[in-house]
Amino acid sequence: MALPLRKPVTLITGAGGEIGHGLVEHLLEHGDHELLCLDLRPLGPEFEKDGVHGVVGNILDKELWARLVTEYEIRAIYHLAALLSTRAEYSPEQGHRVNVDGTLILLELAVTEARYQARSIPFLFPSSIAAYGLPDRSTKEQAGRVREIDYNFPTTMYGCNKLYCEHLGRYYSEHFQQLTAERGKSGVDFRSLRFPGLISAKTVPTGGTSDYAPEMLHHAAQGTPYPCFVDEGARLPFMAMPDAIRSLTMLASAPVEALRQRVYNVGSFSFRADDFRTRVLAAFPDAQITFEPDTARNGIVATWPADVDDTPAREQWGWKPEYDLDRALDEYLIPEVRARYEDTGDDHPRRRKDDR
Ligand code: AKB
Repeated sequence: MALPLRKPVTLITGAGGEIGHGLVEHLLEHGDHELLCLDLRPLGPEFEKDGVHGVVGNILDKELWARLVTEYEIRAIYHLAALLSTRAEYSPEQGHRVNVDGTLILLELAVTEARYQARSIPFLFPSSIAAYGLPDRSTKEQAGRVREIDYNFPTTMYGCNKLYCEHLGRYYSEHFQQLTAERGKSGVDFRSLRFPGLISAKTVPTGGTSDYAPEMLHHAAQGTPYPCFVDEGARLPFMAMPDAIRSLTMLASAPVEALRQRVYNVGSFSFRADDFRTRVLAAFPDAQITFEPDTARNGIVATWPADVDDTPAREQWGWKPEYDLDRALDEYLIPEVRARYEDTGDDHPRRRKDDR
């Protein structure tokens, strides 16, 4: 049998980001193809492994994609590259370019690949609780666990971008070129999760509004003072990174006939910032964690839901978190963060650019 002219790969954009690290590790062990890992910045030594093809480049660079598709046959896409909520508020136009124009370029790439290969291309897209916009804190408290169709009025550029890209993905998968004979045949199999705040023991995100939880933990483990930019009562849903990676790959492998929607909430645990501080202090008694709310960033958190209803994900593709807050802290976050700073003496958390 003739060898394929192009190497079959799974493409991961923003591979060097928070989710990218864990996803690469998981797919190297359980994936079907070698990995094409693209990031704006050089990928660390942990990516120098058999089966990983690292590329430094910008998702907006169409010339780069034209070159890559001559060498790689893209079988599936995990499009993680994004400018997160806080960063995108400082440069909303850049946020739109990266988050929306970048996603459109990747969707078009998926259409081309689907036609070359005569197969559908799974397109996994991390959306976010930033796609929600609750009008005030009392509505947020009354709303409790919101459904995907509730309060879709984002107040950040990032949230607008994520919500619009959910619709773009639905269009490409179900209504593409509907006035032509090719209507609805893009070959793009768009699947998206609205992630809560994610907490990793390995990386600390930059540029996110939910970063206060991972930042609090990583600073406590180093004994460096942490002025928390939200107030004690700020409440959001969060998820341990291993569960986030598992939810993404579970959705990717779910049979298409089981899915009745393109966008899913996935939930795990939700906490007030002061309760999380109490838990962190129990593990790191010398931690210096104060609350110094930044009105604007605190205000963004007030528009995001206290928790999410993930019934459709549970019913349609068997989602169930493996980490509640206790297990996340006791078995994953505290031991791994402690070991990380004891071993390496890292003088500050590895700060990843604001990619998902
Ligand atoms: C952010 O805070 O911007 C992200 C998110 C919740 O999507 N971590």
